[in-house]
Amino acid sequence: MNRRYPPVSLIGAPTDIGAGDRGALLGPDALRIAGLGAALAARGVDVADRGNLTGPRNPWQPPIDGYRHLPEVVAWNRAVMEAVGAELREGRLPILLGGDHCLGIGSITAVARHCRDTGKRLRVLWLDAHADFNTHDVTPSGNIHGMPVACLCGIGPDALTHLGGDAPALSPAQVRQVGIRSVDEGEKRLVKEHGLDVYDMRYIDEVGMKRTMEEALAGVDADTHLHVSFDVDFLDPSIAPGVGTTVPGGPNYREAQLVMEMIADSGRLGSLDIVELNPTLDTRNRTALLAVDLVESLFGKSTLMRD
Ligand code: 6HN
Ligand code: MN
Ligand code: MN
Ligand code: MN
Repeated sequence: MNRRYPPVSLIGAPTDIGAGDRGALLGPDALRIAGLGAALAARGVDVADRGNLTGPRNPWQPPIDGYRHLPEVVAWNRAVMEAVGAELREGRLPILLGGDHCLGIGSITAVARHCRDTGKRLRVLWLDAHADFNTHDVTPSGNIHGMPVACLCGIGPDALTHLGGDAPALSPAQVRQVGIRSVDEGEKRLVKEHGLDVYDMRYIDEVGMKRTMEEALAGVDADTHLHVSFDVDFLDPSIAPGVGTTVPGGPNYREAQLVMEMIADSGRLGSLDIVELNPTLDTRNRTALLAVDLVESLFGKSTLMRD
């Protein structure tokens, strides 16, 4: 038994309801087929697969008032919030297998509520090529997977900002974004206005991933619950092609490993989302296999025994 990690629960949310491409609904099974559960178990982690949540099918409609599929997005996020909340209350570490990134709203709303109930400080690490800070009036697409950080910070439709009752679930000061390299014009203004802490690729190029992660993790202590929201488009598309919204110039394999290893070293990982994986755009499930490899590092696997 691995004493460093609480028991883990895998929660599948097979939907692409907030995305601009179909296929992320296959993410949970692609991760299972890549061996996620077995890899964690091999690290001595007690892991239970809770199976897949259910929710509305994707009607594949154009946006209405700047939102695509808002009622369906709300339904999926409610299911995710309840499932993640239930695992946290049992002292378990939930891993949400998306599904697209709109599901971060439900997942993190549950985590934020859990932190309020237990008096923990919350830090969210948002690993992504995108800031996901759009609103219905600036979004270029209407796709709600481009809006979860804004919704969590209280900017968005009531049904999503108040998913857990009170809003906002998060303050921008609790969020650190790493790997960002695609922010839409109107979104840029909002990111600045709300003072989001963004470690973009330019910054990572200049100071290196080590210092970036030291800064992003600064202040994380024994009273902190660390939530990692891992959008696989964070990774450079040359190593992770299985995602709908690839953006060139992302972290390479070694940089991504270092990110996960440094999070593991913090010892404070409390919950995780793995989102946007789209195996229909992939070959031989290689992006899911890479995600599993990175999750192993997140759960303490390193080349040399350091502990
Ligand atoms: N993701 N900024 C673009 C949009 O449509 O809002 C892309 C968002 C991608 C979201 O990858 O989670
Ligand atoms: Mn906890
Ligand atoms: Mn994202
Ligand atoms: Mn993204």
